[in-house]
Amino acid sequence: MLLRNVLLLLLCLVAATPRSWADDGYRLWLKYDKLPNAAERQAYAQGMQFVAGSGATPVLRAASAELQRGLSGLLGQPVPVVAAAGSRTGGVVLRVDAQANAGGQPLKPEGYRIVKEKNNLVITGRTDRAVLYGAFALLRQVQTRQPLVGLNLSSNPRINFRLLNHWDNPNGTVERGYAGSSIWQWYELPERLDPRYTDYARANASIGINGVVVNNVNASARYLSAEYIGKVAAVAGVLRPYGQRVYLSVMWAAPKVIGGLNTADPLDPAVKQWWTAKSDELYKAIPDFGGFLVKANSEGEPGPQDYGRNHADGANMLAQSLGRHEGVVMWRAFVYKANSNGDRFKEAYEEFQPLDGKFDPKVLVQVKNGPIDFQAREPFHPLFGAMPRTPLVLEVQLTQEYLGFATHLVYLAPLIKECLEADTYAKGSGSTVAKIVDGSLDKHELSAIAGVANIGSDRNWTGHPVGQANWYAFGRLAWDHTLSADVIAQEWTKMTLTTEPAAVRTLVNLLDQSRSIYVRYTVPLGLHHIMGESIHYGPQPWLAKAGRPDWTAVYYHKADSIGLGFDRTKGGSNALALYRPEVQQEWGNAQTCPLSYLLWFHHLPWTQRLSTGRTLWNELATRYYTGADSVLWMQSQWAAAKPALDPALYADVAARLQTQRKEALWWRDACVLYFQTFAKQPIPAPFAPPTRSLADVKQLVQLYQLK
Ligand code: GCW
Repeated sequence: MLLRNVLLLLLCLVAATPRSWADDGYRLWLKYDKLPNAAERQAYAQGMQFVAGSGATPVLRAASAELQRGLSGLLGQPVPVVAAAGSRTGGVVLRVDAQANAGGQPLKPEGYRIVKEKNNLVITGRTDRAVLYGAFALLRQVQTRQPLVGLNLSSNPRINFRLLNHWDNPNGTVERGYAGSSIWQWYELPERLDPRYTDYARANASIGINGVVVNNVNASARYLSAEYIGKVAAVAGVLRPYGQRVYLSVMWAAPKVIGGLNTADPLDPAVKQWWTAKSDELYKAIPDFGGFLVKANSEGEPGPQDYGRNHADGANMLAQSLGRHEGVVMWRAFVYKANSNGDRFKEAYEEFQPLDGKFDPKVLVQVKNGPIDFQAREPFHPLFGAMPRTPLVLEVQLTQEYLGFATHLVYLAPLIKECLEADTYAKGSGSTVAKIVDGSLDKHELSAIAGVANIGSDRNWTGHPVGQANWYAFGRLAWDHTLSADVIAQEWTKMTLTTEPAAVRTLVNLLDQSRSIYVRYTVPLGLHHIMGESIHYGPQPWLAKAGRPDWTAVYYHKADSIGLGFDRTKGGSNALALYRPEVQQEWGNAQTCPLSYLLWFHHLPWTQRLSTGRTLWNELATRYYTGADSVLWMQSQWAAAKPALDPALYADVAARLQTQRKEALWWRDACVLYFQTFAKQPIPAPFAPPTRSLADVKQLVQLYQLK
């Protein structure tokens, strides 16, 4: 009897406790939690009582399963599947239609349309992949609580190949990865397929990513062995129903390393034959294999130059090895010659621009965001606009190598947009990087964009919970680069964090500001490459000796008793000459150069008066101080949204923001104290000088460099 009572009591207690659990972030933006408002749920449910036509292809089945999962979660009721929608009841219909169009215009193969037809909500497109994207678009509509009444939504991707580049190594480490190890369990493949692969594929599909380079550009030859091709094929099998192809980074010397040849010379017939046979083998195992990504003659990687050939010789041979297969070659332009005494800014341009027009039609040249290397702010790469006969891929870095790893909250959409919207003036005003990348400016059929993935084995995928927003934003911008960073932040916030309107406003504003705040306390006014040596963490502006001069900080900031900044005008390295006259004119004049790029192009006296009314020194110090203090503002904004946030998630980000504040102060103190040794001027009012010495802060941040 007693036992029964105790059990009953326990049961009552359990029932009375509201169902709550910590949100571990695994579900990303595909949470599908029940919408909070019953009337709203009812309204949505009326429009979509059934998901009909579960589909004949694996892709359509995936779309249908996702809709059922998503809608039943969001609406808090099962969504039964029926063979056909009744004329009275209606339903969601998935329809592949070779004639599908929107507003009289045929849709692109991956473009979708969602439209109300009688009682049905029809998701249509010319391919099953289009319908898959439409399904996710419909879910997004509900997740972000947009009305479905009168819905007539259509969208085409602007860029064909929307790729994540994993820098994942065969041993499970991730180069520049801050979210645990690789998600790929190569030792378990192909026998065991980690369920995580499917969730990864769902997440990618939901934002339109259609290709995945699974391995690091510093590539191991392993992936081209029969053994590993089998593993890669198993991954391809998981990604395929979600519209994604796999690609491989290749090691140029593979014919030697695993092929038994004594050369990797692209003009050697045996080498060509080896690659042709390898391509055939790959396509046999993976019929929709996407192609190759190549880092050659860069940072010690082998390449065609080892045999006196150039990048086009290498890329073209590889492209031709693909023969009748559909794949492409993406050849990276991230090169800088060893021991250069010039300006690293110019090197990729000098090697690649003369090759314009010499590449095989299956080759795309992949150009990083920024002539140096993914800095928190770089001017657009001068190759954009200078290679009209070559399709150029834009490579952006989602993993925060130079943006505070997984401890700094930095929403990257504003950075990516800044690059995409930059005007190259290649064909007059309006010749933006975006139009070059999407192929519209130079009428290229092939177009691609790549994001260096920021995900890993951490339960929440990205380490910093807000890193998820960067994965999300990359996919959305790859699909449609005209979307604003703000709109994307709203979508992500509502789908991932909360739909409470005031909290959404606060959080979106926080995201929108975060990148310019990061720039302010790390590399204001166009400073660049002054971070810690090799691991690239924290400030190290005093770094004067490294493996190469262009790996130091002093090479880039050139602080001296006169002033600060890299003179890239005619009087200096003249890297500005790589840009069109309109750009040169604006950036080449310190009066008209935007302050954000000032020290990228000018070496200015400490006493120089800037458009803000302050001298260079005072402006620099002001930015470091206000930037670091803006992190306090970020903390307050995060705190303001607390009631609308999951408690575990709240605590996670709140703690990371504390680290961010601490490290913003490192940056501030390290940089103002170090540059002060040259400027020899006081910290301007109203700011108080740092309480620690340069030696103190040096010692502290140098700790992080120790092995
Ligand atoms: O910036 C450098 C990184 C390397 C990276 C390289 C590249 C994959 O520090 O880790 O290697 O860029 O993009 O090839």
